[in-house]
Amino acid sequence: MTPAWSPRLSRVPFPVAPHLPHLVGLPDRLRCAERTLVMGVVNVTPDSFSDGGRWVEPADAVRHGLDLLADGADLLDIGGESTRPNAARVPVDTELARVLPVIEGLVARGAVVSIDTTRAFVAREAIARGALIINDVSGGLADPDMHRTAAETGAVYVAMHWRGPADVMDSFDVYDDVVADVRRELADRLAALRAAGVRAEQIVLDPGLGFAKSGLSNWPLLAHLDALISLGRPVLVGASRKRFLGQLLADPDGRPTDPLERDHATAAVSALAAAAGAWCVRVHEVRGSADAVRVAAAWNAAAHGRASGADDQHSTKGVRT
Ligand code: PMM
Repeated sequence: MTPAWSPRLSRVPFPVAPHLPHLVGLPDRLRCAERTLVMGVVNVTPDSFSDGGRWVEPADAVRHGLDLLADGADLLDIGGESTRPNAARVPVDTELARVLPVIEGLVARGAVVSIDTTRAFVAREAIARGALIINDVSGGLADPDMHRTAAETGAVYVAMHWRGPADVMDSFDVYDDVVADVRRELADRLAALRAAGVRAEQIVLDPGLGFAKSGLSNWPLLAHLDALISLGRPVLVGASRKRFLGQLLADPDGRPTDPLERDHATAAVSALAAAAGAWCVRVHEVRGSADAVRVAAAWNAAAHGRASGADDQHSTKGVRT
């Protein structure tokens, strides 16, 4: 089937982040992208904190995914279980029924799909239907089978920093030094993945913004992304619409802004994270971040005395055919 969007073939003749290590299993246009990638979020859940209930019907979720591609998403992250604070777990059959038809529908239209799950069985079923990335917010801590699944499927595996499930995670926001502690705990995840037979080239790391991190714990992680990048793997940043942005933008009475009012701040984080060398940003509203990562690429290019990357900024936005 014809892809649902025009591939964004970068013509910038240099790497934006030359230190970014190689990742296996993704199409060349993503593996070789010379800018930060944009992952659009498709939450097929009734209760996610910013978009819960909006795309619970598979056809609506597929349409939303295609809209995100048209806005410039490089990848789509499909989730069937909310990870918002205090969320309860859903049965595995419910999670499968939510995500599998959406994955099938989007893969059939040429999308590069990631499955957002902490369950190895769900990950396997998603990969069998064409997903290329396992996005595990628990880094393998929620399911003892997950690392073996990553090893056996050979899929790209995102290991996010996590200290416990959504209903209790806020109580784990205790750090001596949040950057050093998160770096060490991610290094442990990396070692556990390698010991389970996962190739280094499959692994992406993620600071887990908002997970066991209240407002103030998130900013040092963003400001010191280099500490995580120095672990030698690509880094994914998921700041989109999170509580710490709502707190930053609170009204004079201290009330956090509504999640849907946090997209400009999200795009600002995308620009700064991209300039700092993030591999990918995970966002609900794609257009602002798709522009932001191109600004960062042009900015970094100029800083290195090279061409501006204007072609990539203007000619390759996703256009649905
Ligand atoms: N955040 C959420 C869900 N999945 N995955 C990764 N890798 N990183 C994140 O920061 C992350 C994630 C929570 O946000 P949502 O409920 O709006 O999807």
